[in-house]
Order: sequence, then C-alpha cells, then structure tokens
Amino acid sequence: MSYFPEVEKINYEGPETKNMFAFRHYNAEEEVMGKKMKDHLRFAIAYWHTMTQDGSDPFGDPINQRTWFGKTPMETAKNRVEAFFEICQKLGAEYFCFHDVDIAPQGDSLQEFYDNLDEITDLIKEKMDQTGIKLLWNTANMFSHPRFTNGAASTNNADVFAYAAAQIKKGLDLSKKLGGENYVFWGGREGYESLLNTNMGFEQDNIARMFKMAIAYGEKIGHKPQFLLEPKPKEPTKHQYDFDAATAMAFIQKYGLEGDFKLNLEANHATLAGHTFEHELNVARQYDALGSMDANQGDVLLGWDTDEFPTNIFDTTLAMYEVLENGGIAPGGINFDAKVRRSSFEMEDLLLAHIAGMDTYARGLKAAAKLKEEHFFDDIKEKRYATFNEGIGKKIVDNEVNLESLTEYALAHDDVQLESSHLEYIKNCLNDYLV
Ligand code: XUL
Ligand code: CO
Repeated sequence: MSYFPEVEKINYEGPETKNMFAFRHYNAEEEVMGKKMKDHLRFAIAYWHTMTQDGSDPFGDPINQRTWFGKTPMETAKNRVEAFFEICQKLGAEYFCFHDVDIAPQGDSLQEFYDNLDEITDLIKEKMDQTGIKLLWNTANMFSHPRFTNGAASTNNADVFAYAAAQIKKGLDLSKKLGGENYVFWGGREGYESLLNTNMGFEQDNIARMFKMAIAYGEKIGHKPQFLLEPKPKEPTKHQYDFDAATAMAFIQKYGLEGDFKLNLEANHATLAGHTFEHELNVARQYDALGSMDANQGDVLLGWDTDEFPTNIFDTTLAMYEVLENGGIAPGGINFDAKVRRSSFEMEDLLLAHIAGMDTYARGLKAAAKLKEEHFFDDIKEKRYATFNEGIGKKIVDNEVNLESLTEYALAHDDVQLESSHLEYIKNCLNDYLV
C-alpha cells in the first residue's frame, strides 16, 4: 500500500519546472568539486517531526492529516515504518534519524517498551535491507516523560539516572542492530531552573559519568558509532548545560571525552544562543569536532525553537562553506530537524517541505563551492592578515618575540596605519554568488 499514491519518485527537473514534486536544484548524482551532491549533503529525515508531529500548538488542537493511524499504538507504529520508508525513497534521502519513543509505543513498563522496540526495529531493518537507506543516528528521548522533569543524567533522583542508563543501553543495542553511524545526546532537560536548589558541579559530573558508561558499553558490544553532543542554550530548561558549541567543548575537554565525542550542531539552536549557524560550525572546526548538522531555521521575529525547514540560501551557503572547509561532514550528515507549519497540514506537505530544504541546501552547496573555487574568502582573509606574513608580524607568528622586543619595535613604529575592511563591498560581492 502507498501513503502517497499521487506522487512518483521525486526527480531533478531544473529551476524552470512547474512540477511541485520535483527538485529544482538538488541533483543527487551531479558532481560538485569532484563529489556527488548526495555525498556532500548526506540528507537524513527525522522520524519525530515527520512521523509524530500532529500540528498542535499551545492554542490549537491537532490538525495534521495523517493516514497511518491504526487501531492500536503498535499498528500505528508499524504503519509509520511503511510510510516513512516510502517518504525517504520518494525523496531519495539515504539516511534517517530517530528517538526511541518516535518509533515504538512505551507501553506500561520498560520491558514492554524494549519488546516494542525490538519488534519495530525488526521491520525497520527489513526496510533498510530492501532500500539501502541507512541510520545516520538514533538517540534516547530522556526529556518528554514526567520522570525526567529534573533531568536524566543530571537528575537529583538516582532511580531516574538508572532508567536513563537503561534507555541509552538499549539505544546502543539498536544502533548496533541497525548499523548506526553516529549516536546523539541532546541534553533535553540536562540543565536547571534555579541555582537555589541545584548543585551544578555534581550534575555535570554525573552527565560525564553517563557518557563514559556509554563509551564503555559501545566498546563492550563492539559497536563504536561517533558520539555526538548537541548543544542548545535554553528550552526546555532555562539554563541548558550544553549552551553552545564552545560550552559543549569545554565540557568535553574537562572530562577528557575528546577522542569519542564531536558536536551535532543545529541552526535554530545557534540562533537561540545568539550566534549564527556558521559561527557554531566554525567553533566546532577549531576543535576538529564538527560531527553532524541538524538543518532547520528559526524566525528572527520569534524567540523560540521554531524548527522551520531551511529556505534561506544565504544561511545554507555559509553553512556549506564551513562543511567544505571541514573536508566534508561524513560520517555525519544533514538531518532535517524541521517541522511543517501548522497551516501546511496535508500529507503532501511532508514531501514539499523536504524538497524545499534539499533544494535550499543544494543551492548553498553550489554557491559555497564557487566561493571556495574562486578563493573569495581566502583572498579577503589573506589580505586582512597580510601584516603577519613578513617583518615583525612573521616574527610574532614564529614565536620569536617577547614583550621587551615588541616594545622596542613599537617605540620605533608608533605611527600605526590601519586599512579599511570595506565590509559593505564584501557583502555586495557575496550577493553575486547567491543568485
Ligand atoms: C530539540 C532537538 C532534538 C534533538 C534530538 O531541540 O533538536 O530533536 O535533535 O533529541
Ligand atoms: Co536537533
């Protein structure tokens, strides 16, 4: 049975097409800088937004039309697997991501949840084998259930800590079963509301304890996905411990996790932290920790995580430039952690929204490749730091100076001449690459 009987496989038809169900810029097999577009972009579909969002908001009831509901939660879960792989195949997306609770009902006990997960992942594995679609990453949802109100690994309650550990263990077992290439930790409620009752140091030590147990268990079962930490500054807790890339790296370094952990960076989390997405990607690169991307965009007029599909070419160009500078994103990918707006409630909107996101990233990739091939930023930066290429600048870079020798130099050269950055001219030229 098909959930999208009216829609064939979505193909590249070029920018002139009037067909809504066609790519206008994403051409999977086309080579950009000697590599297929699909291998640069490694698109993944997020199970949660695509399969479980009902379109409700704090003021409105569910609205999304979805045709996969069955008579029982398990029947619905099975129908979802069928529909999900049809979506991935029709879009030509080769990867997917999920939380444990997205794919199977939690039932009345942890054992029942495990049994449901086993049954559903049997079906998922069958579909993966049939289609060649791969697991980019999975994760454990340790933030929705009321037991996690005060955190999971950072909880004040040891039974909750144990429950979270059991979910992570199962998550790693499923990752092994499905050949997951990465495993994500987003600290949904790893943060705090008030310092009046919080021991921040103790809570962070406990998070590190949990991560070390995850690394040890992966080694024990002979499955070593790339572990990824996903920063976010706020929402749901007021102070999230993994505020941004720099904060997450400080945590990773403090606890000696550099060898096992990289970052999964999300565009809307960056903007919530008061950064651009490219800033976060660039920070990660400085630590050789750019692991994967959650692609979406926020709304400058709204202050929360709106998780919109990415449609801004300027942002995707600068993000893809960071990816190219990184030498690629693998074994990570570009996961659409994005949901359709409440007013886009038809089944077909799930396809149209992903087409928009994939086209926008394809345009970003092409523009970024041109920027790189023409040395646009390299030339600007080369010129900007030119005084460090010779004379006293070269001595500074070569560590051949000290405060006394620099003072001697400064006394003889105190008539400093600066050059304008011509930033408006740079922005004007950059626009030429985006159209
Ligand atoms: C929440 C968020 C999560 C993580 C996975 O803002 O981004 O969906 O990506 O738990
Ligand atoms: Co995310």
